[in-house]
Amino acid sequence: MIAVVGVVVAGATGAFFSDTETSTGNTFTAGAIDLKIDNSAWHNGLPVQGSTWNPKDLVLGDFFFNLSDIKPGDWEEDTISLHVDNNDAWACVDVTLTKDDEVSLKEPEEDLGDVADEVSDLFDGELAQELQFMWWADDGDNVLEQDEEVINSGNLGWAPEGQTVKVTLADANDNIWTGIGGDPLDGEQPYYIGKAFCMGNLDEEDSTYNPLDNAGNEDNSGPDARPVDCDGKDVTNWSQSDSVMMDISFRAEQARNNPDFTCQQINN
Ligand SMILES: [Ca+2]
Ligand SMILES: [Ca+2]
Ligand SMILES: [Ca+2]
Ligand SMILES: [Ca+2]
Repeated sequence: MIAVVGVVVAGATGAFFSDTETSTGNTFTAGAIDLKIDNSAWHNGLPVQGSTWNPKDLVLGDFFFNLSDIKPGDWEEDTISLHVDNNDAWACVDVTLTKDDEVSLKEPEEDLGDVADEVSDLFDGELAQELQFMWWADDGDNVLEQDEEVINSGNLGWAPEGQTVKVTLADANDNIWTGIGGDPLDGEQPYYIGKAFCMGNLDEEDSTYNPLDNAGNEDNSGPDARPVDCDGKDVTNWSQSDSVMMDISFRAEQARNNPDFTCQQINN
């Protein structure tokens, strides 16, 4: 009986319309928020190889600034770029001044009334007061232009001793590049932050720093000539041999399904 049925089926091969649609290997793979940072640094107009690298994960010993013999009138231009690896993300930077130390007392310091280094006090120096910083949302040409937002400028008074200052790059409230709150970094493109410092006077109001026009392509537009006119003549001997150290951390966080994220909300 069974054998007979089998013969009937075989004889009918191809006699019916058929179709098959198969979906094999259905998979869920988690996306990644993998922040990579590059840096390009120029000190007094000359490239700083040790602080210049292609996009990567930062490791111990990667310094945006690592200068051991700065003097009044010295300046640096330094541009960071952030890459968030194809996924839209919020971004923040945390800055912590970890040292403003006397280190040693030189005779010219002593002549002004400065006192010997207290080893247990990491904030008994005077160099931080002489360093003027400027940070801006750059378009990648390492030059401050009139349409680019200055995130921060002035000396390190905005970073109180040992206290971490959380700066918003892009979160629910702001985006330094587009000016639009709730606009995350586009995972498809890099974002740039220009930084400059001057040991001396880098004051917006007395025009020692001059944003270029929006074209930004004048002869003196490169990081070897710009962005600051640094005036060191008012720096005194108080800061000789003193040392400043700071930690700079960048954070990226998933933007999708996380619309209310702000850089200030995370405790660290
Ligand atoms: Ca000290
Ligand atoms: Ca620019
Ligand atoms: Ca000193
Ligand atoms: Ca000193």
